[in-house]
Amino acid sequence: MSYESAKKKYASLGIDTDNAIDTLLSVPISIHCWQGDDVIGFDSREALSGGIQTTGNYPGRSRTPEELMSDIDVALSLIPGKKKLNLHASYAIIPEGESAGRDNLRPEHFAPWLKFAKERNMGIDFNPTFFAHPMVKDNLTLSSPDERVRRYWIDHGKACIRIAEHFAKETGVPCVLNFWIPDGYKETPADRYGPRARYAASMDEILTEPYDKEFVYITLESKVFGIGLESYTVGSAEFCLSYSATRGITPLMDNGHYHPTEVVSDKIPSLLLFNKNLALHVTRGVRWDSDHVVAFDDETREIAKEIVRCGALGRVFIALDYFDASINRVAAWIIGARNVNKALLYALVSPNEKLTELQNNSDFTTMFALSEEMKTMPFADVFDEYCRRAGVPSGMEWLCDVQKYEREVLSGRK
Ligand code: RNT
Ligand code: ZN
Repeated sequence: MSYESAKKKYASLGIDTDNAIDTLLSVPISIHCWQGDDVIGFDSREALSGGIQTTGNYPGRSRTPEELMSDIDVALSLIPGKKKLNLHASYAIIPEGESAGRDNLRPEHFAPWLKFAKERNMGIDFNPTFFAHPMVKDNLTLSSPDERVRRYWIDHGKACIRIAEHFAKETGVPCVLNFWIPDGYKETPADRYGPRARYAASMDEILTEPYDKEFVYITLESKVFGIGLESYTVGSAEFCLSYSATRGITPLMDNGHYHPTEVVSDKIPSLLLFNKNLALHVTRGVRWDSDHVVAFDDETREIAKEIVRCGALGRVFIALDYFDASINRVAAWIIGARNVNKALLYALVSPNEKLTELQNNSDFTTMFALSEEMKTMPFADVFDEYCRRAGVPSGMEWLCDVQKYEREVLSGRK
């Protein structure tokens, strides 16, 4: 009932809410497995390193593949829309008695994940893990001056390409394989050029691994600084953009990885002009790359708006990347993922063409007035209808399911 009246209200502005809902139902959002266990993984169980940090000690962290899969299932059942599963190499499930280093990981080490994804009709995205491992020496991996270290991580990168291709061929859905290395220095380095030259050379070697470009999209993620690596980051924005552009791979922007007054929303159209595809890690940095749960805030809406107004829903790979251990971790997944969906839907039910026309006619007064008016439209009714059509609870109902799961399952994890 309330949807019908909201629909009319939007229609009076020339906006087709049914159409917007249909469009969004087919946009995949990649759900990061690492929210469930504070980025610990299963293959080495080393403390998290690489300048990233999870804070909080809310009870109920998943400790095994079974627990993590069960938690992901609850999250998936309460997140509307199309989803992909985003795995990190550190989530390899290596059988008891077998040992496999990251340099020789194989598809079979992810067999239970592949089965999980297939049963749920999901594609898989993948990430090599260049942190929380004894072969990370002095916070360096692919840019290390130590050939043994560099070689190890090159082999890891190549192994991950083979695994990504296996995932893609098995699921029939292309796999986005994202490279991010933590490499950097706490103090001002004597040599800024050498590490970047070594990083480029390492990536070049990794990219000699043959792969099917229709099935695997390799992306490269930049960063401005990490905790304990404040003075210099090898994979800076300029490095990663230039490398991606010259090697024909896809740039990835994480909105926690820029100076605090820089915004990814503004970078999206520029990159879309010069790249076939673009990848995003959607997060929320509070003062630093703190990886807070994504909120329905101005910048998330602005990011969604740019994707939609550039007509680029089919060209941008959207993934979540945050890790909050201070609240129920399953709820954290759901809130962030629902907010990304909300932001996209909000953009889809905006008078996009009208606003562009006003800008081009220099009618900035009407443009501003209309943009502000949109904020108090009955958007919640449209989002509720989207949830209904996606087969998930609307409003706050999802929280009851999570609370029940917490009482019955999570609270038993000591
Ligand atoms: C770190 C990067 C990176 C990681 C994940 C776990 O700053 O954002 O994407 O968060 O790979
Ligand atoms: Zn990221």
